[in-house]
Amino acid sequence: MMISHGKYWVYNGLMLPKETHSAESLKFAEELKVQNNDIFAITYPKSGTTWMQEILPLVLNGGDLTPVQTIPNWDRVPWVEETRAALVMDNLVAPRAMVSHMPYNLMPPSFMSSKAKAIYVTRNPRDVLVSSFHFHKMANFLDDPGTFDEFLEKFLSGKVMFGKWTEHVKSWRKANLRDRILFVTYEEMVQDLRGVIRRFSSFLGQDLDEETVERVANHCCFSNMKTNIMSNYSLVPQGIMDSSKSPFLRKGVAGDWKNHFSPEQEARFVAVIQQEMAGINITFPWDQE
Ligand code: PPS
Repeated sequence: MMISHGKYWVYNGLMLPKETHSAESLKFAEELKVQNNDIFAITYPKSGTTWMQEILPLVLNGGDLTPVQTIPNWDRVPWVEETRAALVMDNLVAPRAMVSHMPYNLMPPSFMSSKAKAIYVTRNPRDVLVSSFHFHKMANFLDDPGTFDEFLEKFLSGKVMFGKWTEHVKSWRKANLRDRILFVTYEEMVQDLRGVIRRFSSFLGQDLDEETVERVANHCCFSNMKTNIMSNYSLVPQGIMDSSKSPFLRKGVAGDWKNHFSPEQEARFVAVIQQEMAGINITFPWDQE
């Protein structure tokens, strides 16, 4: 069930940008026949999606840079729920790598019964908020974020694309996918990309030698991705994404929230997140700071 709401569709209670989603694309996702060897990178928006679209093909193909140098990220590792998926799905070679921003309950039903694997990337929600705030300024297909304070309240109440961060994280933690899912944080990727690439390769049954791990990590560093036109969104017309307002690959660090939050905003933010995450037994790297 879809309702039109300005620049968004409201689909099962979730706000999705009209620019990239349609009734047809959501039907396509619902009807997708997930293969047992499919791999999904799952993210709440601004948590490391583009990074995963760069890393996954390289881990799966032994470090061959051809796809990341010749295919735009959105066609290389498509979002299952977006309009491009139907156009490029047949071009994907097995094992297929896809991304999704969907909470667990809105994944293609055949994902649930398959043996397909998922990598769930979680990022400090404070940095997700900051990244999203800047993204809303440059992406003309999203609502203007207003002031940082206003956007913080919108984010906490879930009146942003893909809803509440806490609901998203909880839906995937509760899914009980056992050895079909690997949880990783953006912060671990920033701190030790080589170690994370090794974890991905063993989770996905890929045997990468150290030289390949090194090549993949070097290629996927922030500065290289920022200059890769197949990954830095410079192919998107300025009327849709205006990188003069804020580049898509903006800072690529952990902790930029400290430059944006007042102590009061941080206290309010943490109180709401902690309350909504109560009972979920996870300690994130940022909880220990
Ligand atoms: S989206 O719109 O949901 O697809 O955005 P997403 O790709 O999930 O998140 C964008 C943020 O990820 C950062 N990014 C990286 N950080 C470090 N290293 C690498 N290689 C990298 N690639 C993408 C990107 O810069 C955005 O974060 P901010 O904090 O805005 O810089």
